Amino acid sequence: VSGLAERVLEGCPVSGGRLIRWLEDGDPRGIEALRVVYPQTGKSHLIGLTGAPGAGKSTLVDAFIAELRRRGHRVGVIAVDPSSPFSGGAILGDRVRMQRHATDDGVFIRSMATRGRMGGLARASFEATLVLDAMGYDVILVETVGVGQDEIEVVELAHTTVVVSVPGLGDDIQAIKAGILEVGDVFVLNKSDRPGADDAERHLRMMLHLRPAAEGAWMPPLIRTVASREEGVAELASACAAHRQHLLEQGRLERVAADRNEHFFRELVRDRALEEVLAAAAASRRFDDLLAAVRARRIDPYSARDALLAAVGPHATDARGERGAEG
Ligand SMILES: Nc1nc2c(ncn2[C@@H]2O[C@H](COP(=O)(O)OP(=O)(O)OP(=O)(O)O)[C@@H](O)[C@H]2O)c(=O)[nH]1
Ligand SMILES: [Mg+2]
Repeated sequence: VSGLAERVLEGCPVSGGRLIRWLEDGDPRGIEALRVVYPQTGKSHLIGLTGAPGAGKSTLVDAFIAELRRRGHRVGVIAVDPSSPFSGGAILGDRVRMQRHATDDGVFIRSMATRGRMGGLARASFEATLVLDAMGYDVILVETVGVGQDEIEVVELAHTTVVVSVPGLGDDIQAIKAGILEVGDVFVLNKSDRPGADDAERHLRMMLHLRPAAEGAWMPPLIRTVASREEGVAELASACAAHRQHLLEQGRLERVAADRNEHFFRELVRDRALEEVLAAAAASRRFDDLLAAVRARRIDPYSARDALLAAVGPHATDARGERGAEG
């Protein structure tokens, strides 16, 4: 494990890939190695890109990588696919679209999907960002499809969040619904070669003006791109760099990073507490009794929960759980 950790710190892609795999699989060696490399992390600029399925995120990331390489940065990419196991399609799309960087040793691309693991994708992605950070990538791009809770959680792991919209499809409405407008630091209108781009831009600008803005706050720019022709991508790279610079100057980068650490810590505690309570519950006869009672409506589920936690939860006083509300 310590040999692997060392090679990860040297930037070895094979070792980095193996470590991420261990973490995904819940292999205890993963956490062990992560502990070793952890002190060396915290240096990368983490940029999350999110947006509706098919908005052109992978195409944009591909062009973004090229731009960042021109600027001399080493780039790590994590493409997150919350919709799996149903679609291998998005991941395949990522591979194809970012293919040209596969032989560049300044670029590391990893696709991830949930495997129904507790803590799920957000946690696996967070761990993967730590690995890429330890490997010494200056910028880490995290692509997530804009659906559901996973996406919002993935937003928590970035310093800079890029929200990708496209003309038509009422995507801007979706964005508002998901509350994504509030968390975006940089807005991209991709596919701006498509009809309706001007309308979409006007609409987005209006929505952005409605955001409450504190004194000296960052004003999120809106950038038009045509990812498939690499247009607007230099502006996107500059906007992300400017956002990081803004955070630095305001002394806020540390706070964003600290928030990220706090968020992850809370997740870990919650996951572990849940696992332990559920394991204790599963091992207890009380659980089966209560379950039978709940199914038969002999007890309401709230009282059953309280009785179960009194018996097996962190505040259980005695293993027999006589405090039960049943009956
Ligand atoms: N016209 C036009 N097409 C684009 C543009 N950017 C991407 N596309 C096309 O849009 C399609 C989807 O692109 P992807 O990059 O796979 O989109 P995505 O958001 O990563 O998709 P998912 O990861 O599946 O959600 C592809 O056929 C791209 O070639 C653009 O700026 N203009
Ligand atoms: Mg994609």
